[in-house]
Amino acid sequence: MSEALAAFLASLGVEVAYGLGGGSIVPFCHALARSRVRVLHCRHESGAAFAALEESLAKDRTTVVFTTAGPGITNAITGLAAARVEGARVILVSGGTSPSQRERGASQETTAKTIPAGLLSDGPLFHYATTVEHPSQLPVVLRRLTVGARAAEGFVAHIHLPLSVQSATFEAQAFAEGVTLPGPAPSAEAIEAVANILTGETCAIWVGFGARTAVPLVRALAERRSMLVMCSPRAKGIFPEDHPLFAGTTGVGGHARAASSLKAARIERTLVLGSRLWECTSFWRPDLVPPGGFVHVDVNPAVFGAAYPGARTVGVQAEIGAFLSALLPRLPVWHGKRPALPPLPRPAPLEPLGEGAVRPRFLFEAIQRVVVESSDAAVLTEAGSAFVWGNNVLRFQEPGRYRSGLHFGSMGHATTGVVGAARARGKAAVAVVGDGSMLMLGEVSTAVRYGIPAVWVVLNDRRYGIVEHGMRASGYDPVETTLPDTDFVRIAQGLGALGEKVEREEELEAALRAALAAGGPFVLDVRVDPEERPPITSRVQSLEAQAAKESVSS
Ligand SMILES: Cc1ncc(C[n+]2csc(CCOP(=O)(O)OP(=O)(O)O)c2C)c(N)n1
Repeated sequence: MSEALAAFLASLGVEVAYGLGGGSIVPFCHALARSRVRVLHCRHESGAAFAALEESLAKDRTTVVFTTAGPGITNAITGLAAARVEGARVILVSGGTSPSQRERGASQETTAKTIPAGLLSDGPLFHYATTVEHPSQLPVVLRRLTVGARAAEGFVAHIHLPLSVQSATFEAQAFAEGVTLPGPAPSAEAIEAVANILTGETCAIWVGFGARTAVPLVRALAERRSMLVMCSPRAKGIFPEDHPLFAGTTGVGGHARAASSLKAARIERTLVLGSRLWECTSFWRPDLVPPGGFVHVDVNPAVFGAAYPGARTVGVQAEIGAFLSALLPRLPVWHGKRPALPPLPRPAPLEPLGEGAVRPRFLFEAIQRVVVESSDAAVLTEAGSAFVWGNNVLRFQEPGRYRSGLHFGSMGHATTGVVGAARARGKAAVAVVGDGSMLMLGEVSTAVRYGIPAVWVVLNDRRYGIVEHGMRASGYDPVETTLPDTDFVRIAQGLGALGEKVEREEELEAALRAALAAGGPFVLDVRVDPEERPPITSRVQSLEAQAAKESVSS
């Protein structure tokens, strides 16, 4: 059984499995290590899941997470929930209790009666979950995995294997070949209707992460019709941020110019390509809804009208590439004039101060120069001040360079996901994370074990900075937000990684270059100024509006 499943996973294109072993998963682990799949042992199951999700998105392929029974599965939940929200393809294979030992107090007993509901069945966490009780189930399970792993929206599955099944004999059968699954294609009527709207009205484009497979087509559409383009934070780089038609990033840390340009250019309708328009992308701001509303294109029709139930919405269920390929030939080139956009404000670069802590904006400007513009490393920003600054200050000209898991928004995502991002690319990836996140979850030791060139840039402000700033901005006194002064260089060195402390702005660029050139794990402990508030006004307003609504309705 274990050998058959491992061989199948390899044939599905799985190259790597991240996880943590234990008694209940030994036969499968053993089989996996003898297959073509590379097995990486991590320090926490959620770290493994975050690494797997980043590997999956970096390479657009399915990755595996393996865990032991009981706590192995519950530990993995946060990373797997993030994988689902991010649209990654991740298959969890976990060990479980053999039938003869159930309900007898087996160690880490794992059945529907002993672990929280939803971990062994399809639902909000898993698109597909099953317990394999007998080898004869395998063909249908493999078929479900084959089909699921091709879903345009991502796929998170759980194959739960009681120990007795892992070592059972499986008579090889033909399975899981010959499934063809084209993504949803738009109808000719839908293309006709959208072509009429785009030629008859002044429209803008709002690009989301779902458009990442159609980068040249998005650009071709914008240039053909001279359309303004905004992007969600996760879509940064899908349309070049220095392009004259780029109006700005929306959502967390986004640019005020996005909304003001819609108004200045008298946009009548916005074409939304592969974005769910969730809070962290839109803050549900009314000034991002043009008078004619949206044409919304997505593989998932449930998103149409969901974030903005009051906005006029024409929904087109389609994969973005298929939609744009069909639409473009129907659109004549626009020869008219659009009202000129004011230039995207770029504050003059800060000069280094000779003394005092590093200003966060200065840090992100240095990351822009050294990491974004002078290397090809990917950048991941963590929940906290990091993703607010990153979305605001960093500018990307190509896709695949920026990751920010802001919708699920889990601390620890970038801190551990960077290991998968760096491994998948085979070169440096940089996680910009708070000291609180770095203390929550860490896979530095995993990167050391496998020589993975992950770089951590720690915004060391000795506090849960964004919580403190947010509470102050909403009129509360911060509650226990400070953290003890932590020396991340010594921690890194203790774990076997390289590390460097940056206390002055003038030391920063050289330290970043050294981290990128290290060729292995490197922790940069940057002493940042805790007083500089990240650009969080929209998030604070959104939280206040939600609190106000709840108290009115209760
Ligand atoms: C798992 C999880 N727990 C709690 C939160 C709420 N939260 C978001 S940011 C944050 C503080 C982050 O502090 P730190 O990592 O030090 O980053 P800073 O804002 O100081 O740069 C907290 C508690 C979260 N997003 N995820």
